[in-house]
Amino acid sequence: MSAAVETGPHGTMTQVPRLAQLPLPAGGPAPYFPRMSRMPEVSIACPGWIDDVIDWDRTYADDETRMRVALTCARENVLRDTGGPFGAAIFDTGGSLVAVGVNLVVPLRNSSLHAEIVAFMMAQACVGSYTLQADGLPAHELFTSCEPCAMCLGAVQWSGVQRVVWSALREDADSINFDEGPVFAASYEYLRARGTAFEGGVLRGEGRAVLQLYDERGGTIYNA
Ligand code: AZG
Ligand code: ZN
Repeated sequence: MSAAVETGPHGTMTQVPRLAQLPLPAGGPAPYFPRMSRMPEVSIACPGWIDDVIDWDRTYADDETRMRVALTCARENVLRDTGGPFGAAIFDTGGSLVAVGVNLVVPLRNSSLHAEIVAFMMAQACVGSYTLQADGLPAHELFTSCEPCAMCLGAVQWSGVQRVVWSALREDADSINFDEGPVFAASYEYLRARGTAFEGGVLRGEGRAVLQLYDERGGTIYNA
């Protein structure tokens, strides 16, 4: 299915509608409420260079090919100064790329915008469901350039992904002073018992190199 092109507030934007087949919640897209509070509306968008470096239409057959998407997002995010040294991608088990995320904490001034969280948000928007395990959907997998932190591992449970694969290890993030928070062996056991599979260290050298690149460029370690 081809990508639709829409004119949005920032000009012409390419949308990725391939999996947006589920009905939107009653009320349709935002604004959901007849009256909005004084709180700001928070909107999240990924930088436009993503569409220049990612091939949305091919099939990603194996773990290393899928991981290279997450690593490309992480590396380009550093090189283009659009956020922290982390990238993530969500595939369905047939190897279609559903969504990507990059770390946007500093540019969007939002501590929750780790690459994995952005990828979950984007994937759920693409499929039109708050869970990637909704009826009628294939299984989904998260590939991330670095082992998930405590927040992102928690989000895995409710995202609906059934497998998580990472490149750099927690200790690689620690080595440039990122604090990844309280993740315990028991955290993984809990999620495994509920059906999530985990695999770490795929192309670890490349994930670690992105972290080192960020460090060498003097990138902000915002959660040290
Ligand atoms: C982080 N760790 C991961 N895995 N991803 C991010 O976006 C992060 N930000 N800070 N630590
Ligand atoms: Zn995280």
